[in-house]
Amino acid sequence: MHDLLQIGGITDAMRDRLTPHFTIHKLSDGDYPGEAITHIATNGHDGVPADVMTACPNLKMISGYGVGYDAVDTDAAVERGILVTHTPDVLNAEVATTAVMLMLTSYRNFLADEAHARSGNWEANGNAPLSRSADNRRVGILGLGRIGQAIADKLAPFNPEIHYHTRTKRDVDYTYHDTLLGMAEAVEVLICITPGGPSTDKIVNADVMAALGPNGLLINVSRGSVVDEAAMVSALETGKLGYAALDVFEAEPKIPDALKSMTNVILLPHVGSATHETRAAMGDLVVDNLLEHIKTGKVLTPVPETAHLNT
Ligand code: NAP
Ligand code: 8YV
Repeated sequence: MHDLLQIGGITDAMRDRLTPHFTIHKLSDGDYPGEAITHIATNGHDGVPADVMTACPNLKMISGYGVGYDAVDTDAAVERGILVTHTPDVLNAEVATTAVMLMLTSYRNFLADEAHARSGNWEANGNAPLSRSADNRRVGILGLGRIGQAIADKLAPFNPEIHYHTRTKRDVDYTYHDTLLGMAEAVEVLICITPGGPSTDKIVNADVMAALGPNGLLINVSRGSVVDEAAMVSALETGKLGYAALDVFEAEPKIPDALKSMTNVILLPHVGSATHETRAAMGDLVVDNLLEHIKTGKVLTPVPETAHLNT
């Protein structure tokens, strides 16, 4: 048996697969045998606090639930020779669906229309106002990685003109922009799907939002840190930015009150991957990585920063 520290929740299915091999200690119980811990199971929100990494000198591997791992200090992990894993690919389609639905719902104004129907306003006051078509839009994807590509693929039936910004140009037929501002000037929808962390911190700033403009739509399914939230609130309030559709926020689960009263925004509680099917696949991969590690010393899906330790 190996000693595993559980940070955050795990599903029953994950626990059933883990218990034959691991004694599970929960961080939330307060007391855990730091010296004995060799493995950690955590998630994209809780990561691994620095004091926990220090308290577990024999830690060998951290298995993360989620593709984003900005909450784990990979430099500290590498220094200690700790492998870190995440759950890429299994959630691409789901998060892409979320981004596409946010775009469609925003253009077609379906939340207001649904309220119009449900409230009896249709009967009392007549038809709902016309909305805007989601077809034939100029869409900029910030981060054309696994999920960004899935978003582009899923948008195809709506005949968008796809633009993208990444640090490295890709061999694709879409229009590349070497600056985010340049892309924002060229598109009417900006979909953020980069990792969080220092290199993307608040890169969607006031200038980028002003470039999107009064008819522009900002969609964020990446991390709250990617967008300057205070600047976004101000841009939406003053009409410099037209619309926002957000799955992620700077200080989750807190959402700025100002956003909650706006009718030109859609707010979701970080549910990009949150279906039974996709979360089960993510949970399976978390466990597969842990079981592979105790069996072979290697893992299936290391984060790039620790891939060199996977030998
Ligand atoms: P990925 O395959 O690694 O793609 C990341 C993309 O972002 C790459 O195209 C990368 O290109 C680009 N990028 C990275 N840093 C950048 C920077 N500073 N400026 C511009 N572009 C940059 O990752 P993925 O699997 O698609 O996942 C992306 C992110 O989505 C995750 O890290 C997570 O934060 C978020 N996510 C959110 C949810 C949700 O529930 N809302 C669910 C899953 C994932 P270059 O390296 O060439 O710049
Ligand atoms: C999850 C995510 O909500 O994969 C990610 O990066 O943001 C989402 O899929 C989260 O990571 C679960 O902890």
